[in-house]
Amino acid sequence: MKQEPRIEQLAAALAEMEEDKALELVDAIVAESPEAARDAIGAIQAGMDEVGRRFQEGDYFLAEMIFAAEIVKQAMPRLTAALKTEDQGSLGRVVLGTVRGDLHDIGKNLVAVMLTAAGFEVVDLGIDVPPARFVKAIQEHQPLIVGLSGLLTLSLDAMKATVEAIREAGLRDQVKVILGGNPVSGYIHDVVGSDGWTNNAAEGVAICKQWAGV
Ligand code: B12
Repeated sequence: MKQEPRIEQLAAALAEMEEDKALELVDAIVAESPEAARDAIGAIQAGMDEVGRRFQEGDYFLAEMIFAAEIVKQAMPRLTAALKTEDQGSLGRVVLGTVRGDLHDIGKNLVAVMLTAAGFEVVDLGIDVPPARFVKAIQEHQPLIVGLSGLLTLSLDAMKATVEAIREAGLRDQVKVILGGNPVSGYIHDVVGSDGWTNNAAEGVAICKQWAGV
């Protein structure tokens, strides 16, 4: 498994905010295969978890979180290109957004790339999306799936409010709702009343493919 050390090196380079090294590693990994590019996404998540841990412990500050996010932003086009496929949109539509009050979008953007690569058409509503915008997007785009991303503890309330708004609009039976993001759990899924949840983009894509009948 000659590639594994590189994956671990990528997570470490991100945690240490070694920009050039991290981007060189992304280039080397994505050049290998689409599977390797998917592994790179796992490494990015692990590296960012470490950044978050250091922030929580007071070793890193907001500036470090911003810088680490900038490195990932630069890696995005490389990952998108590596995962690009021909049959985009054939599995149906997914409306995706980071819920109200939450500005984190790295995980959402990565899952959007992976869903697109898997054959879904993704309608990305962006960040800080209020419940009413999700409702409007469902009416407008008639998606099969709605994906709610959230990284803050507070976002769990916004996820619940979003699912309630979808229900109140009479649209809940028309869509499957999946929750994603680091703090999401089976318990949150039960409280929010979603159809699925994950902390991992690859698993999220597998769930969505199952719902699409693949
Ligand atoms: C980078 C970062 C930031 C960046 C975000 C930049 C950006 N463009 O996203 C900046 C600097 C802006 C930021 C700001 C803040 N942050 Co911040 N941030 C992080 C950090 C370090 C990494 C997040 C990340 O990108 N992870 C990498 C991605 C790949 O992982 P992911 O999001 O979990 O996504 C994966 C899966 O979950 C899944 N997924 C994600 N979404 C979805 C959706 C669907 C539908 C599916 C299927 C799957 C899926 O796929 C992804 C790939 O596998 C986290 C730490 C952490 N462990 O999460 C803290 C963290 C989330 N932030 C935190 C905090 C406190 C803040 C601030 C309040 C700080 C402040 N004092 O201002 C603000 C809040 C701003 C706001 N209102 O949102 C806390 C939250 C604490 C809490 N419990 O609420 C954390 C946990 C850090 C910590 N340990 O204290 N942050």
